[in-house]
Amino acid sequence: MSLNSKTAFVHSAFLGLGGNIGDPPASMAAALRLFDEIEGTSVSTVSRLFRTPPWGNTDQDWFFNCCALVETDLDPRGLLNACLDIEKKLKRKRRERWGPRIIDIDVLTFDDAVIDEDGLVVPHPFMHERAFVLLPLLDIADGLRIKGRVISEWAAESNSAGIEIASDGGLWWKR
Ligand code: PH2
Ligand code: MG
Ligand code: MG
Repeated sequence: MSLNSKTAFVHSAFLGLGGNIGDPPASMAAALRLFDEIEGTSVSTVSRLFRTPPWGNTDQDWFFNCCALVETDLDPRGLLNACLDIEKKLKRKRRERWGPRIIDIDVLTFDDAVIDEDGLVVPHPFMHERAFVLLPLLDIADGLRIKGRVISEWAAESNSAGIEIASDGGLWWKR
């Protein structure tokens, strides 16, 4: 990226990634590398990988989940479209809500923005009550406030039963 592209990396967004079909850690690693390859977008921190029991429809395989901080010059809609593009590249087929998936990439936060548009609700409407989002997020966003409370408070109230740590650190997605 050129040094005089003034708008570069002006926004910070936390993403939540998950999957439970095929090789989810490999798909999530590929997704993060694809974000990093977007001009004007860089992946700055990634949480550890977590193995998590399925939430919602419990009759499916366990998930892997992680969270990532990206710096980007995209706007929120542009970042959402990048998430959907990358899901598509990794061959995600959209089927039932909360059902099995190769990869799911959600925009959790975008700066301090509060957005409620078609397909784009930020902060993510359920992030504060899902341990599979909150525990990875705590790795990289300690002190982040959502809906008036720090995420550690939300995490303490969430049901983290069964969740396991599945990587040593946050570099598992690098080649
Ligand atoms: N995603 C869902 C539904 N249920 N459960 C876990 N453990 N992890 C997820 O990422 C997940 C889920 C829909 O996005
Ligand atoms: Mg999701
Ligand atoms: Mg999604």
